[in-house]
Amino acid sequence: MSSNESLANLLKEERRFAPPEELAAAANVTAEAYEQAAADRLEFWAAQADRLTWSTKPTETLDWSNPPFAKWFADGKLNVTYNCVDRHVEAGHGDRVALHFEGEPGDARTITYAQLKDEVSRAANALTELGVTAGDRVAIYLPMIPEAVIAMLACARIGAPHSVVFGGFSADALATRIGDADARVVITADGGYRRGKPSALKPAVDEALTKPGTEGVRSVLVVRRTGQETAWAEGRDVWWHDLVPRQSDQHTPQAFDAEHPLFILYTSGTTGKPKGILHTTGGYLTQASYTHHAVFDLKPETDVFWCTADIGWVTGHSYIVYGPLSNGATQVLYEGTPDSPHQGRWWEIIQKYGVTILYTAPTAIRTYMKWGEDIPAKFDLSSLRLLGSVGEPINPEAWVWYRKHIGADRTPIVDTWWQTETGAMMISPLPGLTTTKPGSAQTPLPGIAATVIDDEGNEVPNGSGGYLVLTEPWPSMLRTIWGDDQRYLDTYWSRFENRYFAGDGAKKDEDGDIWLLGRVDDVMLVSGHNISTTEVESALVSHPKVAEAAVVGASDPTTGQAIAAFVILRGSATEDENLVEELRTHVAKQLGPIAKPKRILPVAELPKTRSGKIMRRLLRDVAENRQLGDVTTLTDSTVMDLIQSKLPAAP
Ligand code: 6R9
Repeated sequence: MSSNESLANLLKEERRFAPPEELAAAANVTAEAYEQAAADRLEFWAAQADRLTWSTKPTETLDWSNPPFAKWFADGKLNVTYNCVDRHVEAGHGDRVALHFEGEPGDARTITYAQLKDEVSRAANALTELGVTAGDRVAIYLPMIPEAVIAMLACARIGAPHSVVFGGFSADALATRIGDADARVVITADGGYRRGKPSALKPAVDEALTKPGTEGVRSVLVVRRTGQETAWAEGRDVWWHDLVPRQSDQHTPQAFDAEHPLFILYTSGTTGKPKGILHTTGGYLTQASYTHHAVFDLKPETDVFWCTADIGWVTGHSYIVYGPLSNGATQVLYEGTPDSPHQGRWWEIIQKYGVTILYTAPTAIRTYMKWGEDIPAKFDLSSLRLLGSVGEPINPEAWVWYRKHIGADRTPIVDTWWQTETGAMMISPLPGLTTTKPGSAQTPLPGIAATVIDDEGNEVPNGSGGYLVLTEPWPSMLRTIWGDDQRYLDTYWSRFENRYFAGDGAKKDEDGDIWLLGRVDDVMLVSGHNISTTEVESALVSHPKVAEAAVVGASDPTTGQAIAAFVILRGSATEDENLVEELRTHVAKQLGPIAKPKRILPVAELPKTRSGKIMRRLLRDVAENRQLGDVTTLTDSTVMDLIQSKLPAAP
């Protein structure tokens, strides 16, 4: 935000939803958790660390003697994979299903905790045979298949930090990440299934490894998934099925220091080279495990949990692999897209496996809104008892749609705010406690300290907007940016003294609940008022004909910036001139005349990252008639051509 004017507080959302009595009565976490954490935050986290099995119990909780470089549970030792797999088998749950894998072509595989233990042990032995030792980095570039989970757990088991790269990223993006982490081994597949077709992966690895900086890679371990023809580098490439199955299924996990690196995960950011976010062992697992238990109210004996995220996103790390498995959950793992072979695929999967908890992103919910509620209505979704959202602010109307058409107007929704950098959830309702408000993540979780401040660093009063900051260290916080401590300091800790700057705008409502308002870089400045993209988008989505909206501030000679909106219409709606005027009036009525978009353009698709976030920066380029910036992290780069072809000459 460039002016001293704090974010205008425009949106009024009055709907409230109390937690269902039955859920509240049996909830994993009660109001006591907030009280305990408020009384002694460190003691609270020390108690949560007890959820894990340590080979050496920590005596020290937080070492903050060299801020902002934190050490949590520093004198403790543990093995992450033992906590996620072996201990459940030892406790007699070996026959419990860990993963219900559903391939896109319809192939399915069920893996119990006992089988997972064998598979992970073999994979750990295989990596050892390839010469991987504790501390070596391993890049993982796989589709959403069980081997992705197994590979991550095998790395964690031997103390080799993994760096998972989205299966959809290009050879260049992969090469940069392999190079920055200086990986020794790459684990990949011949390909994966996308929209009914095999889509090759291995060629991108071959190309990446011709680029400078990747010379450290000694081996490429290749899973056969699609059976497609694959080029082979003798001496470097090894088939998973040649190496892994012949290994022993016995492997003794070694205990590592709580601060041993667990993984590096790259976030693209809008400028500069990707940042390698470093997470370590004990604190990360404590918070991933606790938040999964608390926010999803997980009952491992009866729940079937499904997080639809890709493993290449932090959500896949914390809420497919480490959180759920440390809690002994039964999960669905789905390889493909929501519309393959038909637009009801997700709901069919929920019906098939009796999914009880669904965790997905607003982008998916809005896509299903666009396709129409008659699609989920064809399936039996009565097993669902809890819904979650992550990745972007969820527009109140999408929230209400999600609850009504997926959750039978019965299930609570937890809107969870967090980041790659925070490692685990930070702000979220608790399903048995919180009376929820559509569009608000509401309350910092027990043990988390977050607030909203203005340009000068003063806390804003209730009813005002500003910047979201975290005011105390938390167990799963990033430890640094891999190889670049200075960038860690500059990016997160220099804007405000002693506080972590998240880069998001937020407001506090009259009750002090937090509403996320989008990235600060996206905030618009119209006639001297800071206006959040989220609020204008939510106003547009609250119109019955709009499924999804993206707004940007485009430079304007009279108002500084003017609001330009790109909208996707719902299934049955058609575009005409009246509609554009109708939408402009609708926004003005919802938020006030200051927020009325100057231009509205109906489009078929919006540019999104692989984790479903709208890339407003590219839309700003379009709105300001500029050459497009970097499009390498887009899911589908043809989307921008489509949008540009629809663009009338600038007024
Ligand atoms: C987990 C994840 C982080 C950014 C974050 C914010 C946005 C995520 C949100 C949300 C509003 C939520 N974000 N969850 N905004 N409400 N519930 O998404 O990590 O990919 O690193 O993105 O996503 O802008 O700063 P990551």
